[in-house]
Amino acid sequence: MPTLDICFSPELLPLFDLRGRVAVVVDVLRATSSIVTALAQGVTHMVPVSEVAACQAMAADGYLTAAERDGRQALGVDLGNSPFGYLDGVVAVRGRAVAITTTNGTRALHLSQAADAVVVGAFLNLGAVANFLRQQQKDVIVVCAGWKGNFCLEDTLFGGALANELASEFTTTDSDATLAALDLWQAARPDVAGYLLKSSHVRRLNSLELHKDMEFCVRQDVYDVVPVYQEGRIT
Ligand code: 3SL
Repeated sequence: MPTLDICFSPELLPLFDLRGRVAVVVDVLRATSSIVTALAQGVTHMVPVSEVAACQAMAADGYLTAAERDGRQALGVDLGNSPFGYLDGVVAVRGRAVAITTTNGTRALHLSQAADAVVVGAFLNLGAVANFLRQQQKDVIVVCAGWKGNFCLEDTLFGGALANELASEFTTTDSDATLAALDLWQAARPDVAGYLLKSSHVRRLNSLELHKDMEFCVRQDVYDVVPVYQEGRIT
């Protein structure tokens, strides 16, 4: 049976051999939730880049630009990092390509590239990701984007929810990380939004008046898309 392991922070990735595994990169708040929403709304592809300046420069090639630092939209770009940016109609996104940079999520994507496949996970597409992994039949590593190298609750909860979903088809008992995430998921699942109120990132988002983003990002199975990151593009 393939195994499912969880890497709690990109800083821990050097401890894992990604070859032979599918990496599920998750930044529930909010990068991967926004990417899933963007592709579900008809964005053709996204290019994750490291720096805001590199993102801004891609406007010259016809890209929409999305950039966030410390939770706020960067200056001189079309979109921030809210999934509502792809839903509210203020910027027409259907049929467009988007260059994106965020504090943690795009970094986690870049650092996961050694995996056999890199997919973008969020609660919004949890079931679709689980189905994709069932089809692949390969070992899985959930890469939590965390916050500036630190552990964070929301990405770990996603890892626990995915492990719970796949528990009868994947080995989820070999790693303490997965066991811990499963326990956290059992504690949080009756009220994920309520559970996350104590988390550092929700407190950060609330201070920016972005509570509605968190409520949206913890919804499960809203979208059926499984974005794949390959050769520099998310499609
Ligand atoms: O760190 C990131 O990649 C972002 O998702 C953080 S925020 O939710 O936009 O603040």
